[in-house]
Amino acid sequence: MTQNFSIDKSMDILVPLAKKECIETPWDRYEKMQPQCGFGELGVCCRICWKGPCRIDPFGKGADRGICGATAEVIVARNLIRMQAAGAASHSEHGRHIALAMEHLSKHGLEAYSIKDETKLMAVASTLGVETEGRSTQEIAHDVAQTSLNDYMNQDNSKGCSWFTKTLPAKRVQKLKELGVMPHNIDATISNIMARSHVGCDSDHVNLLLGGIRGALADYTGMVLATELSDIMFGTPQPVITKANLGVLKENAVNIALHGHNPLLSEVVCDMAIKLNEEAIAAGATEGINVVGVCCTGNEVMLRRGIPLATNYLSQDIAIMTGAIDSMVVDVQCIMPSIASVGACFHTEIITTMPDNKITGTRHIEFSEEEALEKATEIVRLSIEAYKRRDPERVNIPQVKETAIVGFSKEAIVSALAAVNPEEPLKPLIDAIVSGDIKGVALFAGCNNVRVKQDNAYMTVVKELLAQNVLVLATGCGAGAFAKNGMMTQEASKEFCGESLLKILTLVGEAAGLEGPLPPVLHMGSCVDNSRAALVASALAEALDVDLSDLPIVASAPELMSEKAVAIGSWAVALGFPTHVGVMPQITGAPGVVKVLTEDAKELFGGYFIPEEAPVEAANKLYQAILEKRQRLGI
Ligand code: XCC
Repeated sequence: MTQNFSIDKSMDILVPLAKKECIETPWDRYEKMQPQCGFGELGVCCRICWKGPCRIDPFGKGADRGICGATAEVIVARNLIRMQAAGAASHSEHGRHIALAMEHLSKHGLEAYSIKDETKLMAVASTLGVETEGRSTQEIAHDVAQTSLNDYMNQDNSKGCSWFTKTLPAKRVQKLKELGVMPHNIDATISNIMARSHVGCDSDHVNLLLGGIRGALADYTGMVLATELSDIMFGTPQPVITKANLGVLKENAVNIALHGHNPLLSEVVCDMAIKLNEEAIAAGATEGINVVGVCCTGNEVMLRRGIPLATNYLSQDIAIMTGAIDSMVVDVQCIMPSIASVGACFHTEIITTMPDNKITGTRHIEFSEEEALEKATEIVRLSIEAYKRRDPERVNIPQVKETAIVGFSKEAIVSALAAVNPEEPLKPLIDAIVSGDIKGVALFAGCNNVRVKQDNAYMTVVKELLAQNVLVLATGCGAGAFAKNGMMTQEASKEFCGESLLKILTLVGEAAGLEGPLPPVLHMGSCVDNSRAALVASALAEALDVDLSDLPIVASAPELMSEKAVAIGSWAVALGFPTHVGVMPQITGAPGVVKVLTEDAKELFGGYFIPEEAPVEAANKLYQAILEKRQRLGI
């Protein structure tokens, strides 16, 4: 019955159960929403002032302008760049939170935290130009945090953000500077978008869209600093073998699901879960405490600790239907408020933790870095209490789980390649791309969206590209989809990769001691970790002395839905990557905007959007884009 909604086998068990118990699923709510507003779908509805709402008649018979005179192009562009601003704000708030925690740690110390990866700290300090000679770890960490925070404070707009100018190839930075889209200050860039899209301001759709691109590049800046500082504080991911899908829940354990994005709290909950394991056993949970992940907090702890991933975005509330989740601990972003009502039907404690992310009807335990240990202890103990209230009759854990080899940070990829060529680690990859053994690289990112069958587009597009010998990287809920559906195993490489790709994955995997190929999809982490892929691409571009846009690299977000995904897709385009979106963006009511993003962008940036809802067709278009880049490079 769920075959129209999802290819996740767990859903075949839990969705009918939800029906039986009259618990609403996202798909029920989607159905009730039909028909969805056509003006909204086209992006031509304007609500930014109280003369409105205004809407443009797409058939050309009614209003062709808003009351203020704004055209469809202006309305659509304003709506779009506000999405980019919200996406950039989300990632950058996350980055700010980590940078502030690191600054605090370096100045005053924080009981729950330390600098776990000093090597990475040194590498980051050298990238940012922070002096290391004869200085303590604390002093260096302090200056790295300060330099990061300065990317939110710099007022000189001729000077780009440090994380932007120092992590991207000089050629690309120069190009983006010349186009007037280099961010100098993350906060100011986001604020500028809100200001220029206020009623009666920027009314030129091309100018608006360029403002949005600058916002998207501020999004990149916030993401890269969030990722890199998290690695310093919590460790840089290395390959680890774990499991994914709801079968990772354990009947005889206290199951704590960590959900959201920010590792600051979840890392400490993982530590406390180990410490308090005996308390769970004493409470009757013979297997102790079992921490699992959901969405990107799940990806963070999966990559760094091998914590199994329970599920991705679209099935987060349905996961509670297993009756085996004792607490769902959430921080920020992508948390459906519906978890409150589903949680209320079970014994599950839904715990919000961030002051600016509360959900009515749930318990709030406010997290702070200073009190992290106490708060995490409270959370774990509440979970144990909830376990005692669990009704065994209502436990229904789908026995669905797949092995997943994850943890492919840039450093992990480089060290795997170094096993083949220690002097020039990138050379085996470059040689394979030049020879055509690897045709190109595709980064899969983004969410689930109820408008398309859950995980299906990811799986379809990826299989097509793997067969064409395209190397695949993945992040976010896309990576979750691949992990749940068995695309992170060595067997999957043998089953789905083209011959020459399999040869390279095997060469690297065996040299790295995996006794077989690397998995066909390399899990790079959470949404903010898309920056890892940009860093790999930058390293390749620099090694070849070309611009990012010259490389045969594409991006794909087959099931995107969030504003963050819009921002990520937009910086991927600005960096020069043809970028597929598998859900029709809300811009089609403005042909001029569509043209800028799908055609003119190619001239400006080298990257452009490829909207395509049919997965096989999308894979073809991505492959053609790769071939076109190869041809231009003369390889
Ligand atoms: Fe959210 Fe990162 Fe999308 Fe998943 S992928 S639904 S943004 S959790 Ni970024």
